[in-house]
Amino acid sequence: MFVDEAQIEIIAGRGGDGMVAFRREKYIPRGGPAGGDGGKGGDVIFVATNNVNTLSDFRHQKRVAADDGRHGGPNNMSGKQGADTIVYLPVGTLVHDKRSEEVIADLVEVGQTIVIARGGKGGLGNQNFATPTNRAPRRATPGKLGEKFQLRLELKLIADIGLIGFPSVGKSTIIAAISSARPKIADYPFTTLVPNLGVVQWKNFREFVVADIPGLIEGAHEGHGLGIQFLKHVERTNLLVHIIEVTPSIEGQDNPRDPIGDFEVIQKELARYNEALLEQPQLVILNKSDLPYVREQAEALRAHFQDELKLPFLIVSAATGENMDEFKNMLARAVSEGRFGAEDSREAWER
Ligand SMILES: Nc1nc2c(ncn2[C@@H]2O[C@H](COP(=O)(O)OP(=O)(O)OP(=O)(O)O)[C@@H](O)[C@H]2O)c(=O)[nH]1
Ligand SMILES: [Mg+2]
Repeated sequence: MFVDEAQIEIIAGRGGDGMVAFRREKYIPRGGPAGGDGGKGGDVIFVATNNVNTLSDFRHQKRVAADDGRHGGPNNMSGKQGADTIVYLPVGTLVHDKRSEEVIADLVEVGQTIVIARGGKGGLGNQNFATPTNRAPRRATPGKLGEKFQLRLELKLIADIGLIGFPSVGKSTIIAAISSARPKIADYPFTTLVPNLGVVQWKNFREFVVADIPGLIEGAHEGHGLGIQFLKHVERTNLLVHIIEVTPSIEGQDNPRDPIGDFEVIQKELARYNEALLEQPQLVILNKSDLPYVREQAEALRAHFQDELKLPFLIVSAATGENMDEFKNMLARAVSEGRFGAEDSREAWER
């Protein structure tokens, strides 16, 4: 199950108390103070990993705690430190303070580690308080409480490229054709219910990640279809690939979908989600070029998108593979420009 929002409470361990004790050994009368210090409480530590790609663990687990430190013992024995608790979170997780909504951490790289809540210090045993005038202090200090936070976790997948479009335009077929992803593909709308990620390896380019986002429809920002909730996963891409299709006019059915109208509807939904999404570079893909009624309209659509709107435009068929190599070249170039800047990005990008 794909979950991209969660709320949790995290509590680091409390420090152990310092002890009041005195040395009691045969033949040593009036032994000095010998109360040990308390151990430090365990920390709660977040580590980013690629081994999980959802926050579903936190649907049931609402609280994460680390162990308390042990109390100090006699004979100057320090209490044991409380064990840390390590929480593995998917790369792309943003950690917010629940109340202020401040971003506390942004886990963008595998292995990135942050101590999110520190365990409390252990208290001091009476061994620390002996002075020349008070050689038998009866004073020790308690351990400190561990830090405690209410957090909101938000997963924004980290993909280089986002595939968007109406349902059934072939987004999943395309990601399956170019990457390692194997999503479900079918001829009914909303086959894809949650985003899929696929890794693309192409020529001597470094690999990059493509996200297939569930289909959007008019009114998605009001919750129609699956809504616009998944658009957060394309906020951080280098390129939005907007896939369009031509649907056949069937007799008696007077409203075949219009690819230009579809494109505009989706641009509006993107803007309703976040105007900044429209600033990302876009590539328009006309899919299903193997079908005759798509071919018929292809050049008119090219004139509209490429010549009028000045958008890069490519006609492909995910089914037959037509133009898929050129498509991958365009993606790779966009990723390299996004990562390294337009100038000479190719050199930096190639191994
Ligand atoms: N003829 C032809 N059919 C295609 C092509 N690409 C996809 N299809 C078909 O179009 C239908 C929808 O494909 P999907 O890949 O599931 O579409 P989607 O955009 O992921 O759809 P949702 O997940 O519902 O948003 C399936 O029946 C595919 O086999 C193509 O290039 N040519
Ligand atoms: Mg799909």
